[in-house]
Amino acid sequence: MFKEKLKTLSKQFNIPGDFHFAMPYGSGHINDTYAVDINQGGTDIRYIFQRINHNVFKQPEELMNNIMRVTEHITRKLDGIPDCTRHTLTVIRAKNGQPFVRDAESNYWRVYVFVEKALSYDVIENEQQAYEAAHAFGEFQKDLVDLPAPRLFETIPNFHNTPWRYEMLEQAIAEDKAGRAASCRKEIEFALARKADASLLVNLQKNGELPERITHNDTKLNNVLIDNVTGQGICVIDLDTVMPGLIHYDFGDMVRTSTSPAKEDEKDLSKVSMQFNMFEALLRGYLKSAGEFLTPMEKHYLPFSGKLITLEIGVRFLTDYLSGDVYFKVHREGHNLDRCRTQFKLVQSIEEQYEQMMKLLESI
Ligand code: ADP
Ligand code: GN1
Ligand code: MG
Repeated sequence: MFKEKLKTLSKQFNIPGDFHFAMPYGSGHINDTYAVDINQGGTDIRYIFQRINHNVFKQPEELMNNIMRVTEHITRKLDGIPDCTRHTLTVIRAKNGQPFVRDAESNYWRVYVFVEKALSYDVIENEQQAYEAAHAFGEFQKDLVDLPAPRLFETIPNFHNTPWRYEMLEQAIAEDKAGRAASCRKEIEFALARKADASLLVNLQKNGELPERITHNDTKLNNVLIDNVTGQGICVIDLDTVMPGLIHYDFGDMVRTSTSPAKEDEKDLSKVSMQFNMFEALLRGYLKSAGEFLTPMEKHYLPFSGKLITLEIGVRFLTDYLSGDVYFKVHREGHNLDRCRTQFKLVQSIEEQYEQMMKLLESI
């Protein structure tokens, strides 16, 4: 079924050659992603085809406009560098000139150059990966410091507004739409006990103590491609949430996804922990590329951001579990609750090592 669909779509984009093969690809929670082979000049060239989740992203055209501005800006900076289409996403336009195609069911589809000989990882394997991922995300922020006005469109309002995420949780608890609140009392209690932490960064921003920047906002480990040969973090992907934000949203999500040796949905919580050596590698990699433009205040809150963003995503998984799994893709019963539990276990592990994390930051 999807093959016919992708074949038809492929003819609407500016891609020469003949459709050959397609398969679902990656492990993202939001969009539908396919690797598509198109025969060109006698050899198969791969492309990434994606259906944008318009339940999550309500204004796909504005979103694609952000992505075009961001990727074209980075492409200009890469001018002259070999293999520049391996270092940024490259959007393939439709034959009508638009950066997307709308199908008969009102879905929005887009196509990217497939970055070959590089992979994304769901679970961190070694310190080099942590260093490289953080370095690449830091470089990405640095590349966008001089993006010309206007301000980027907010593709999801309040995306990292943690106090608002708590409001949504409290509403979901009160409504208990899926009748699941009784099955997650401990998790609800864990979240509510940490509510006071939620507003710290947004308040510092309101008081002018932390600057708004252009951030990625979804810097999980599998949103950066690592070169199969050199091990370098070569390309930041999944740009749907690139918009104004605090740098902490990015560093925090790196801590969340690149320090624990366990999968995000691991059921055995004894496997979940914040590994200090990975935190150190993240901090060093990130400061190497982003260190020069960060203010002392921004640096000071890097360890805290790891705790906050892990807590925030845990709160979002819990909210979705209580609401009946309406946002994140789920593949089994209780999936969102399992994900929430790993996040909260990780929060606890960060809390236990918080003092050493601060000491390390001061020493760097
Ligand atoms: P989602 O928003 O659902 O997470 P992503 O944009 O992150 O979707 O894509 C899902 C996965 O597809 C990524 O984790 C990565 O493995 C792969 N991927 C995405 N874009 C590319 C690309 N241009 N080249 C190679 N792999 C890609
Ligand atoms: C989603 O799209 P993906 O899978 O890279 C989510 C992130 C969450 C993450 C949790 C747009 O990221 O915010 O942190 O899942 N993206 C969106 O794994 O909500
Ligand atoms: Mg992704």
